[in-house]
Amino acid sequence: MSQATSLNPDATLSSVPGEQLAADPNRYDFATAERYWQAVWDARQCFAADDVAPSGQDKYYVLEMFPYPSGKIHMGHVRNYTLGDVVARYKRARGFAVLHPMGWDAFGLPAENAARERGVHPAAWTRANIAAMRTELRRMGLSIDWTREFATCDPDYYGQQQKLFLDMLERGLVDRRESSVNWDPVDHTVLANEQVIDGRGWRSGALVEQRRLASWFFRITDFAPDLLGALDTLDRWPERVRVMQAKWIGRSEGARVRFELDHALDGMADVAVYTTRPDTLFGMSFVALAADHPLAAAAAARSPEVAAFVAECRSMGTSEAVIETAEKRGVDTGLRVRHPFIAGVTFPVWVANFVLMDYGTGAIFGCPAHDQRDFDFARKYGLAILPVVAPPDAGGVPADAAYVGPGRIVNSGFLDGLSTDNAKRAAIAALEARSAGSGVVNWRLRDWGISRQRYWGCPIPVIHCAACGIVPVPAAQLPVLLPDDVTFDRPGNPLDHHPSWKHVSCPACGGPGRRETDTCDTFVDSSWYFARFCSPHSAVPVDPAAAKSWLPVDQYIGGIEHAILHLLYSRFFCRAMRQAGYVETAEPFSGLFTQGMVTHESYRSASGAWLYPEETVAAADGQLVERDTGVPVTVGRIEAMSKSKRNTVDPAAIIGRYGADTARWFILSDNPPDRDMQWTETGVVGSFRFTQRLYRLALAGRAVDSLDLAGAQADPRAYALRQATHRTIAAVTDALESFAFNVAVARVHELVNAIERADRQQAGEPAPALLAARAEAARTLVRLIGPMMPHLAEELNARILGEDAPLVALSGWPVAEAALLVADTLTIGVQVMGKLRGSIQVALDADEASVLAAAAAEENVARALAGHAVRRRIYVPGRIVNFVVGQGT
Ligand code: ANZ
Ligand code: ZN
Repeated sequence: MSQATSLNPDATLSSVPGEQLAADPNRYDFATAERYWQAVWDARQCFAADDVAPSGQDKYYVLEMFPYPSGKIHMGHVRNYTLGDVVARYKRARGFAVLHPMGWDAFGLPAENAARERGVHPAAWTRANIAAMRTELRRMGLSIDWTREFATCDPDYYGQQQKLFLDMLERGLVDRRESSVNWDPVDHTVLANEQVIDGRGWRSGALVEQRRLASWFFRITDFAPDLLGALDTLDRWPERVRVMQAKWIGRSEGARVRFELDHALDGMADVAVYTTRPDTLFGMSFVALAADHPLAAAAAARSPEVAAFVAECRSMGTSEAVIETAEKRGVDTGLRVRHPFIAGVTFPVWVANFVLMDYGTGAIFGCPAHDQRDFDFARKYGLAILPVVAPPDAGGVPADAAYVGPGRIVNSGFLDGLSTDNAKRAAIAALEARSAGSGVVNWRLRDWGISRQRYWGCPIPVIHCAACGIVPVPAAQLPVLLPDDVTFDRPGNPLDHHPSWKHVSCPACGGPGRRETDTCDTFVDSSWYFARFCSPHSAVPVDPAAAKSWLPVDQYIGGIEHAILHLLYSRFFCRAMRQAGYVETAEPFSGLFTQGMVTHESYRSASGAWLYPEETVAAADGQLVERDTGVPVTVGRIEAMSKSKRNTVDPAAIIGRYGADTARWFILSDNPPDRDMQWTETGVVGSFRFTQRLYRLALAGRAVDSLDLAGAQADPRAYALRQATHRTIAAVTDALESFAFNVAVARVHELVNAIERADRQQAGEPAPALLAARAEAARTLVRLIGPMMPHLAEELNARILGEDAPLVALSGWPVAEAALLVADTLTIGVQVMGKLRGSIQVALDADEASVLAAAAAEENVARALAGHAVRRRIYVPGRIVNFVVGQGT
């Protein structure tokens, strides 16, 4: 950020570049210190962990979601890695063997786009970005075991991933099947539902086609019950993440009902539907099919009107979001079904745009009185609306909406009078008795399609052979390396275009074979990296002993945007790896913390263009203006930092100007870490000043003759300072244990204030007891800030205790003396001429003289007494002090 940013209240301070601090011995030269201590930590390998944690020491695995190497770190990264680093350093100080690794989620589309747009090879682009970001991350002073670093595009990593794929294939957890996909005919690629916008590809704008395509699936649905049930065991996950996962897995209980067609079509004699409301069967008025349902296709072949509607539905895109928001529409196929319970009655079969093919059976029965979508549909097309559930409050069925609550069944033959719950059971029993249906459990979760027609991903390690079918690549031939010599001059998959790469001989029969050219969805790469970190150099994907020693991750930290897919896929992979014998735990992350976003004000020029913060400056009248033109700027909303709104602040610039510790401290101080925090220049400057203040304060009393604290017992001021110190230890410890890092910061501030107060009070005759208590307080401070401002802590530690002192990074956590925590002090009000001016804390057994001395020294009181002669000192023991003063001295 620029020097002269308008929000900066103290231009001189923020314009002090790091180098100038070096010249002033009273100021903390963060730039030199940060570089120095990072080198020391590196040289002593302070943060290197063993693949198998030392026995007899509890382990703690801290992991932040690894970054995508886009090229630069952003403030979200800084916040994420600061939070993780506080946890890692704190746990290490508490005696845990800590694993805190870092790597790169390095495959993915942006690298290919760079190749297409700028002609740079995806590997070169990615490697350069990693190098740049590693340098930036290292400057943050993170306590990371860099010996474990890897990128998912390393052949070693994706080779091990291929091994895992084959393990899963062997165990039936992977299969290849045909499915309907959205095909972009211009980009030659499959699109996710979210990438189809108004029927067109999001990048190419081409009309999307539905194609049947063979692709690879992980059978995550095999684990659906376990993935749901085990959510209950994740008691250190945010409740809302567990709820999101449960909804995504989506277990529902209901019935499959078979409706006979009154006339079979193309050999199809019935339609199966899935319903959660078999109790409402007597209220049905139609059956509706998804556009892709085989019966809809058969009907379309006979009716141009149905065919046109089916074609229109396909181009709409099939994402749930689209379907939820689109107007409910349909077309009558002319087919009719019989009712399973009511003889002689038939109902129309429609094709409707709100029925999804890949949920339940791709067909529903519509009960307009008790389902809002069916209600809207029936209104639109004049279908019957027959209430069959009477609400318990006898208010009657609402006229303009479906009643979806519980109640008593009416108009329903043998179900009449039952509660909705009992009617569900009775209807299912009746369906089963007639062989017209059965009770079923349905899951919303789909198998995970991992095939991507892309170059920059992990090749799927199989070979297609005309004679043998699908043949796994033999383990000895792994990794299947990506070829380097690829071209991006035409659409489609460069692996497919490559002249020779896919042509191989079949490992089974030796005949001509063809390599699979699909690569893995990049979510696969991030689904097991946490396990690879336990033994990153192992010749197998995960060394079982290392995994047993370190897994599960004790504290995982990242953004809420990964609350569903990434976490669910990782949970699936952990189960798959357990089946394959690599890990013992089913759950990868026993603790999860989701951090809030970093926000910033946004600025617009007179023309409405977004401006970077450094493009603005405060004019003399305080008005914010454009730096170059002086034209007033509109200050917009405070929003999550984003490139599109230009409300970003570059971490590298902040660290260069103020130091990593300042950036870390500000990030921690602002708000609880799970909430959004607002980045402001004022805030950073405040943190910077605090580092300087702390530096001066901690060094001021470093030369003490004795640290003998025994005398403090009898000296109320020394005793009070000692209490403040030990209460701070307890409070900071609690705060760090519970992720209340902003509280930890506030407590440190309080202790700093307490020391400064003590300093002011002791002017003149420094009592040895107070000096000792002050030294204790300062040394404690140094330790308490260790996890949060690690460089400043080391610098102070070395200056106070000498260069040979043990590193803070390797030292234990301070322990609060229990005796100093109990409230064995009294609060005594202090009046001057009967007016309350302040209060003091005194020991329960403090004598009158020391109470009066402490009272007179209290800041406000001292001010009120200044210039006056004290005539009388009144002490009501244990309650109040009053000073009576006269005019003049
Ligand atoms: C008849 C009925 C009557 C329904 C009623 C609801 C209320 P969940 O809970 O999410 O599992 N449904 C079934 N398959 C569908 C599909 N492929 N596309 C769109 N909707 C589908 O939802 C189950 C309910 O969603 C089912 O219960 C079905 O409508 C609908 F008064 O069946 B119900
Ligand atoms: Zn073969």
